Amino acid sequence: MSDFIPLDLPLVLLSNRGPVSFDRDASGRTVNRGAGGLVSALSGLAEHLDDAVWVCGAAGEEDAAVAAESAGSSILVQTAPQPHVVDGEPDGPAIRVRLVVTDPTAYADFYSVWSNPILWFIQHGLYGRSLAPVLTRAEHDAFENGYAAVNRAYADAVVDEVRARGGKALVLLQDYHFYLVADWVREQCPDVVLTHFVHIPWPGPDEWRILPGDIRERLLRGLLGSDVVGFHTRRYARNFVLCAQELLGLPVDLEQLTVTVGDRVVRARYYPISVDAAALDATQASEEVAAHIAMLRYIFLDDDRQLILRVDRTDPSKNVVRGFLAFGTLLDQHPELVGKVSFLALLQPSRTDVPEYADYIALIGAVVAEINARHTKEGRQPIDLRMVEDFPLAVAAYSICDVLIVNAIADGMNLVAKEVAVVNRRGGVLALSEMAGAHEELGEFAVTLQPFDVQQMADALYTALTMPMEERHRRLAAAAEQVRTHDVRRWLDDQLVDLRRIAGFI
Ligand code: GDG
Repeated sequence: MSDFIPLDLPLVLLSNRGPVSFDRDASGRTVNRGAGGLVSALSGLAEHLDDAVWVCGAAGEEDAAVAAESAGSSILVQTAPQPHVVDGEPDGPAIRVRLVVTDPTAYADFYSVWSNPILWFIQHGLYGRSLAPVLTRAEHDAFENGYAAVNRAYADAVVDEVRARGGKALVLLQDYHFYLVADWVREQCPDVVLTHFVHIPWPGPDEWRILPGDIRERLLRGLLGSDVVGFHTRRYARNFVLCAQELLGLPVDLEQLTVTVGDRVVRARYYPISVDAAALDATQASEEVAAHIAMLRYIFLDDDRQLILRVDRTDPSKNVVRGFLAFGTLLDQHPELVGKVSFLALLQPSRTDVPEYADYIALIGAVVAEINARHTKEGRQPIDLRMVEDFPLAVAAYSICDVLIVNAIADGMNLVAKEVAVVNRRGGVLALSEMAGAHEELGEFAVTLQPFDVQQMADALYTALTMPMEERHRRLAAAAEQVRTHDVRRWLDDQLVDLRRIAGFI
């Protein structure tokens, strides 16, 4: 990835997890590059610029040691061929990183009380409401001493870096961990041009009314310190503007998706995130993936059998349990498919410290055991459930599945759906929730799932499995074309063009 558009201003990035992390083994300190499309897209940009800094959290002990040694200032990390910290001039691509260390108790309140459980649950509509959430003094205190305190520490680091660059910079903030940062940065550095990108859904005002009035107001006012609040879809952007209108009483334009805050106009925009198609092609071409493909074919695809696949974190928002219930219903109602169709689920255990997530994994196991007991034929179980972190295995499974099921209750975008569109070579059909952001772009090529309706999902899976091959290939080719022409670079470039326009360079 090269040829980034010129920015004309220094760049300051902020995300919770950064582009590199530090560890220690027998040989001493080691440096690891962060994984995933977001980190690689933003790293490509940061490596390319003369003056960029990435502010992020010190995740582990060794990160904290590095931060302490640099006494609160940034360090330069050369990223290739071998990642390492450099003192003088790097002789390869490098990223300037500022690691922020916060008090562990404050961080736990920020991360494990507010960000992951409460904000994630509100924004994915996961609370049943009759009994949860129960917000007590403890949650109020955790907001003040955790979420707000940690946001303040990161905002101070961003301000420091902006001031070191003369007070004028492009600032890109990422995600639900940092809703209070933009406003504080603007207060200290009124000349910044700032986008806050939200990677998860933004629900309408009534979901936000679950939160205490003062807290939801602070979160919204914090975000409104941005010039642009970015989302994956128009629906989320519109919900945000509605929140500003209904919860803060601010003047808005629902057509233009703008909010007026004093003498400033804040724009809500949508930039659908995507995948790095070239990197996926390279992974698919590897020997490791080829070996996995041969094994998966042998296990699942002999004698004209078919394969349904899902790849997800074990997050209740991904709706894994209802996905299996739909598959069980499909086999109940179409017994001719028993022994002919397998379901491979590659699940990555996630946030197991949150009680709801641990319970969810147990429930998944129970539902799978029950369906397998009901439908095992000639010693063959219909569901193969694997709790693994193995990206090459996932890419191999993407390549050869007949159907990919994404039935999330709510999902900001869902990159798995886009990855399958690029990688699949078997006319794989996307069975895609209407509640995933990806449905806005890929819905017309997919079989749509209604994630609460198990019967509808069973019927949709049947439609996908019995779709004529020619139609399957036509839809897959169209989906792949859409993703390849709207990759993660496009996501980034569109934001940078908007920022340069606001800064007056275009
Ligand atoms: C959040 C939002 C939004 C899969 N197996 C392994 C592995 N993966 C990769 C996938 C994919 C990524 O993990 C998962 O991304 P998703 O987008 O599907 O879902 P979230 O993790 O919930 O991401 C989401 C995204 O942020 C970006 O804005 O799209 O809506 O919820 O790329 O290929 N990665 C590794 N090992 C595996 O076994 N390392």
